[in-house]
Amino acid sequence: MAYDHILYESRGGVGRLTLNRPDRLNSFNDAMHAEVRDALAAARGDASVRVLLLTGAGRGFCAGQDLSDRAVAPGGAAVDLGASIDRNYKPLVLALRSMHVPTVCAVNGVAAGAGANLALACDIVVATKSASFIQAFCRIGLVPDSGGTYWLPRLVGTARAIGLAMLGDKVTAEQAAAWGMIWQAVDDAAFAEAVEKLLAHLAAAPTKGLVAARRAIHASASNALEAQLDLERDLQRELGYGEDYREGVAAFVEKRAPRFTGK
Ligand code: T3D
Repeated sequence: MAYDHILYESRGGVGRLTLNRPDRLNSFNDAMHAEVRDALAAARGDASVRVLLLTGAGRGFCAGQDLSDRAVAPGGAAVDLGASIDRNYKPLVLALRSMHVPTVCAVNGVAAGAGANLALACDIVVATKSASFIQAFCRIGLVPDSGGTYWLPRLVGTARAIGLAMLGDKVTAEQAAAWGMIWQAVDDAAFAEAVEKLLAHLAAAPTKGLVAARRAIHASASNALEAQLDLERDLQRELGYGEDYREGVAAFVEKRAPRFTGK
């Protein structure tokens, strides 16, 4: 399907979704949300997709909600932002968090508002050193959404989460990596190659096991130790019946590279 606000292609085992409204720093309007939903569904239905890439076109990654998309003025009619979250942002975060394959966010430039937090919804976040993360919500009287109040305290701790939410300071990619907010900050000149290398690695990996690891790690936030040990047992049992486990062990014993299929 041809899209107007995003690019999507499946190539080399990678579903590649690029937010593509560069003149608006790839901020979201309803049409772009609909296209992203469609592309994620296409990725889910495509057995050749072993990893999902989310990135942005142009100099920014995503500036969150398109603030020019609706009429908001002092004294004007009220807008139901809760409806916008229910319709668009909440389903998007949940879709990213439950993708059947690992998700990589390549943050190619500024990530602000919901754009910052959608990046954090992905499994592995790699950013160019010139990129930055801004919880811009406080500048317009809003609360960090798209999971911001969920990810930030878990990733960077309560003090930094509240500082970011209340002050809206720009966090550079290097700072974000140093704080544990993202996986890695990469020199701009090496960024494209580093992202491709990461994607190739994941596309050839035992992805069913990786997704199970994501599930267990996220469950640990609310599980007691015994429940977590039970979850690990259940996942291990399921994976032990899988093809990738047999292939991984056989490859080790035969001293050859494994050929994983994600099954
Ligand atoms: O539905 C709901 O509303 C609820 C959900 C809300 C979720 C949210 O995301 S709320 C937060 C919305 N986002 C923001 O508040 C961020 C707004 N943008 C900025 O603060 C700055 O643009 C940046 C810090 C991200 C980048 O600054 P800079 O100086 O690098 O670029 P710029 O010049 O501000 O922006 C470049 C262009 O993109 C500019 O257009 P122009 O002047 O060249 O025609 C600017 O207006 C446009 N742009 C940037 N962000 C947005 C945007 N246009 C519409 N909406 C945006 N969010």
